[in-house]
Amino acid sequence: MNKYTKEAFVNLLEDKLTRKRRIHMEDASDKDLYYVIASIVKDELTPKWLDTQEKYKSNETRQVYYLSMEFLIGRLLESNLLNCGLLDVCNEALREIGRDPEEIYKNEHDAGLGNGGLGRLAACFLDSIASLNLPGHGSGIRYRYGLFEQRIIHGNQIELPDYWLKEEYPWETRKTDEAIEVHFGGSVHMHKKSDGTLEFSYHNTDKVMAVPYDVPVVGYQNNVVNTLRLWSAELPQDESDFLSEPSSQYYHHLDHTHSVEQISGFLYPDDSSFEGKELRLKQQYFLVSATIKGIINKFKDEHNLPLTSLQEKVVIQINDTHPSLAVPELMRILMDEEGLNWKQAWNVTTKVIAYTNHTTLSEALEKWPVSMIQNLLPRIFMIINEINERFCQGIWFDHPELRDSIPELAIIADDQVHMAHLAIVGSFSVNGVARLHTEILKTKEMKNFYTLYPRRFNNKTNGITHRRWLLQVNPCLSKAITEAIGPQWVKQPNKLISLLRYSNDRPFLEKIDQVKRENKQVLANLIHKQTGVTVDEESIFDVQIKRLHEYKRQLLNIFHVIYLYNELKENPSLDLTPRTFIFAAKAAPSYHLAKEVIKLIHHVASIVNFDKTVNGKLKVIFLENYNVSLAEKIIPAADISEQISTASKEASGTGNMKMMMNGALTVGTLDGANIEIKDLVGDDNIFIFGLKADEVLNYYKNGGYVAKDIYNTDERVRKILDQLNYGEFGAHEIEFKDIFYNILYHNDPYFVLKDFDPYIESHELIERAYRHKKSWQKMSVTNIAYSGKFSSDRTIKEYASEIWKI
Ligand code: 26Q
Repeated sequence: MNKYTKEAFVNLLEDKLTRKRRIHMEDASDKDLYYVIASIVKDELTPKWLDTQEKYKSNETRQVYYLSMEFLIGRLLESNLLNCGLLDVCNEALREIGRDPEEIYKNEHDAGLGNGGLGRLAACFLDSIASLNLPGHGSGIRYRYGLFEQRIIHGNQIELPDYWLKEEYPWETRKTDEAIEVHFGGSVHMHKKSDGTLEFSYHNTDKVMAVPYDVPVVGYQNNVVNTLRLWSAELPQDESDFLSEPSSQYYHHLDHTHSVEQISGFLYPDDSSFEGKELRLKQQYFLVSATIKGIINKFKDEHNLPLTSLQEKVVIQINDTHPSLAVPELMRILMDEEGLNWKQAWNVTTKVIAYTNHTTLSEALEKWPVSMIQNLLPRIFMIINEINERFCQGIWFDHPELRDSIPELAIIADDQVHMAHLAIVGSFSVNGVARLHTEILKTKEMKNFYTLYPRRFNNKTNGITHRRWLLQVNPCLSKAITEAIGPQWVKQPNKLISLLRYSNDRPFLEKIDQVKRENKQVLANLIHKQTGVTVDEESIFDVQIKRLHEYKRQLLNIFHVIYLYNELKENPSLDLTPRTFIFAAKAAPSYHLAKEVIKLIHHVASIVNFDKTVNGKLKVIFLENYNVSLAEKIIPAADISEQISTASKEASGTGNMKMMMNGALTVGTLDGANIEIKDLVGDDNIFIFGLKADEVLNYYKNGGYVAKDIYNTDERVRKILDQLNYGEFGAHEIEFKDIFYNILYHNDPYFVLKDFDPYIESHELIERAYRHKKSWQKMSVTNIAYSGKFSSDRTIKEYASEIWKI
C-alpha cells in the first residue's frame, strides 16, 4: 500500500506548490501546504469516488440513506490521508522538509455541523459504512454557520459565530445541476378525477432551491469513497433573473432572498430542550424534501421499476425525529406526484423508513404546533392528519384494550404534532442506542407502542470509529498495540481482545504507561498555552468532556473538587494523590443553569489553582470551545473518564467509549452504554457508583427523596452548598444562588446530593488504585482490550444486517 516513497511525496508537494499556488517550498506557509496536501488527497480519491458511485448505479442491492440534521465531522485531512493510506508517508515527507505535520493539519477549520453525540455518531457511522464497503450516503444541511465558538470571559460563556466557510473548503463539490426545488406555504387545491379519485395541486408556494454540495467519505484502505451530500438553500434562478431596477418588487425580492438563504444559515445550538421555532421546521422540511426528491429521481433514472418497489432499492434511516417529516413527504411524493394510492404509498413508506431514538427526556421531544405545520406545509399537514386518523381508528377497532390510551398514542393531540409518534407509526424499525435505553423505551416511554408493534423495536448500541479515535488520535498507543498483537485489529477491532494476554506483561505495560505519560505531557503543554496554568504530569488526569447539562452532572464533579479542597484546607498535609480535573463543555446559549455551572467551575479553578495550601495537589482546568479537534487532544491523555449522568437519562454516551479505547478507566453510573462497558470489563476494572435507573424512576414516580435531609445531615454537603450560597467562593455573594436554590428548593431533580457520598467513595477507591501502578496499567489494558466491541463497525454491521438488509 506504499504508493509513494517519502522522496516522491516531497517532489509531489514541490510540484503542486509551484503549479497550484505558485510558490516555492521554502516560502510556503502552513496553509499553502494544507491546501496542497488536500489537493493530493483529492487526486487520489476522485477516481475511486467515481468508481464507487458507478458501481452503485449498476448494483442491484439496496442502498441506505442516513438522514441527519447534524454531521459533526471535525477535520478531514488527516483522516482522509489515513484512510487513503498516505498518512505515514505524508508525515515523513513533511518532517523531511522540516515541517510539523500537526501545524499543517490544524489549518483546517473544524466542520462543526452538529451539537454533540448525535451529530458525531452520524460522522462515525459514515466512516464505518464506507470502511465496511457498504452502499450508503449521508444527507444533511450545509449550514453557513456551525455550532458557535465558545469564549469564556470572567467565567461567562460568550458565543461567537462559527463562519467555517470563510476560506475555501477543499472537500466539497457543488453540484448545481442536481439542485432540487423545495416548496413552502401556498394553498392546496383538491380536484376529483373522472374515476372518482382525488388529485391535489399546490398554488402560490414559495420556491427554494436546494443545491447539493458533495463531500467524499473515504473508506479505510479499501478503494471505497461514499458521499455525504449537504444541501444549501438558494433562491431559484428564475426569481433572481427578473430583476432590473429598484422598485417595491425589488425590496420584496431582497427580503425573500434573505429569508430563503436563512434556511441553511445556522445550526440550532440546543440539544436538550425543544423550542418550536419556525425556521427550524423549515430546515427540517428542506432537508427531507430535497433528500427524498433526490432519491426518487435517482431511482427512476437507474431502475426500470415501478415506485411500488422503492423499498427493494432504498432504506432511509432517520437520526432522531428531526427528519421525521420524511414520512409524510414520501407519502406526498408517491401519491401526488407519482400517482400511487394511499395503500400503496403507505406500504412503501413503512418499508423504507427506519427511526433511531436518542432520548427519553420529555423536554427534548419534538412537538410542533398544528398551526405552524398547517401554514408552512399545508399538504404535509393533510397527510399527517390522515395518518393520524387511520392510526387511531386502527387502534379502536383492532386493539380495544388500548382504546383508553388513544389520546396518549395519537400523532396529533392538544393541537400539537408529536413527531416521535409519527416516526414510530410511519417506520418499520425503531431502535434505541444502548441496551438500557432500548429497554426503557419498550417498557416505559413507548410502552403502548411496543404493545402495538413488538417486532418493530430493537437495540443498536452505539459505537465510535476506532480509526479516528484510536489509530489517528493516538498513534503511539496504536503502534504499541500492533507490536504486541499484530495489525489485524485495525480491520477487525474485536481482535483488540488479544491484548488481555499482555495484561501482566511488564514491558508492554511499561510501554503503555510511557505512551500515556507522553500524551499527558502534550496535553499539559496545551493547557499551559491556553490557560497559563501548569499542571503536574504525574497527577491523575480526571476528564469530563461533553455538552453541559444538568443530567450529565458536571455539578457533582465540581462538588467533589470543592470537597477535596475543603479537606486540604483543614489538613494541608493530607496525603492526596495529585489530581488534575479537566472540563470542557458548551452550554446551550439559553440554558441559564448550565452557564452558571461553567461559571462555578471557573470560580473554583481560580481559587484552587492559586492557593498555596493546596500545594499543587489539585488543579482545575476548563478548556474553552470544546469541539472534535479538542477532544482529539484530550482523550488520549485521560486517566479517568467521568460518565456520571443521573441513571436512565443518558441514552448511550459515546465519549465513554472513546476514553475507554484510549486506556482511561471509567467512573460512572449504571446508565447508557456504561452498563455494557461494565459487563465486559467486569466490576474490578471500572468504578461504578450511585442510584440505578429503576431507583431513579421510582423516586420520580413515588417521591421519597428529600434533598434537604442530606443537606441537614451531611456536613460535607452542607458546607459546599453554603459556600455557594453565602459567597465564600470569591467576592460575589449572590453568584451561585440559582444552583443552591435549584438543589434545595426544587428538590435536586438530578440527584446530585443523593449520589454525592457514593461518588466520593468511588473516588477514594480510584485514589488508592492509582497508587498501584502495575494494577492500574493492567486495568487500563483490560479496558482497551474490550473496547473493540464499541467500534462503530460493529454497530453498523448490526444496522446493515438487522435493519437495512444490505
Ligand atoms: C431538536 C429540535 C430543535 C432544535 C434542536 C433539537 C435537537 C438537536 C440535537 C435535539 C437533540 C439533539 C441532540 C441529541 C443528542 O446528541 N443526543 C445524544 O445522542 C448520542 C448518540 O446516540 C447519545 O450517545 C447520547 O446519550 C444522547 O444524549
